[in-house]
Amino acid sequence: MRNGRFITFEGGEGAGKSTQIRRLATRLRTHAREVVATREPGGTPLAERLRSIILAGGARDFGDFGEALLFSAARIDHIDRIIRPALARGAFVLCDRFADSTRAYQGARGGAEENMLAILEAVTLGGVRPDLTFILDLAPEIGLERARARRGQGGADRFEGEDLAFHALLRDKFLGIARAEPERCRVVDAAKPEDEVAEAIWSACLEQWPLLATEGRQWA
Ligand code: T5A
Repeated sequence: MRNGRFITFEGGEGAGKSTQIRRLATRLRTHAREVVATREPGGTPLAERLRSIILAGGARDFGDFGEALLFSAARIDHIDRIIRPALARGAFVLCDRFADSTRAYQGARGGAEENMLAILEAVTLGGVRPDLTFILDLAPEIGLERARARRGQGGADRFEGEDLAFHALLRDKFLGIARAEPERCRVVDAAKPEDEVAEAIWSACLEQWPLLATEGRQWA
């Protein structure tokens, strides 16, 4: 039984996904009984442990497909323990990155074949697919600079440390996903000020679920 709604946020580094999830969660909480905000890789203790290893570069030598397997292992735990139960309770689930990130990041260089990633995705998701995906689109130079400014003295992680050409490929990959699945994906201009991005996201939610325009926690 799946009554909830599943919204994912995707895009390159520093595009503003975490910021916009916080804002949408706050807004949705005035309309919905339960809103779950979570992230990938992560969301469960086991998946957070895998996150630490992968983002520290500890799995780089497995190659793109090997890393995709580890992201998928973390995702299976996250789906089983957090996402599927929350959707069954009727919650709105907002997730910072999901399967499109594997398609883009692990698929960008062609090291992992697209059809293998598609098979892995189908097995991993077990039918749990987003209802709506926001692709926060931003020039990688700007996103990387935002991410750098935010982390201060800390070093770049496994993927932030990749070169600009890789981040440009990622942007193309995410836009390609949006073109291929227009019914699920909404591309949002993430270069706009934070408030404008939040309004674009809210408008898309209202379009998708007009009942949200009604005040009060009426959403089952
Ligand atoms: N990965 C992940 C894979 O390779 N495969 C996978 O399957 C999955 C799931 C995750 C890494 O793992 C990779 C992708 C990633 O490299 P992460 O730390 O979660 O690592 O990295 P990101 O998801 O990229 O998160 P970031 O925190 O870097 O970026 P966000 O969440 O997009 O950006 P946010 O909201 O933190 O904002 C960044 C800064 O910009 C400001 C914010 O205040 C903040 O300082 N900002 C704005 N500034 C100006 N205008 C706006 N509109 C702004 N919005 C936010």
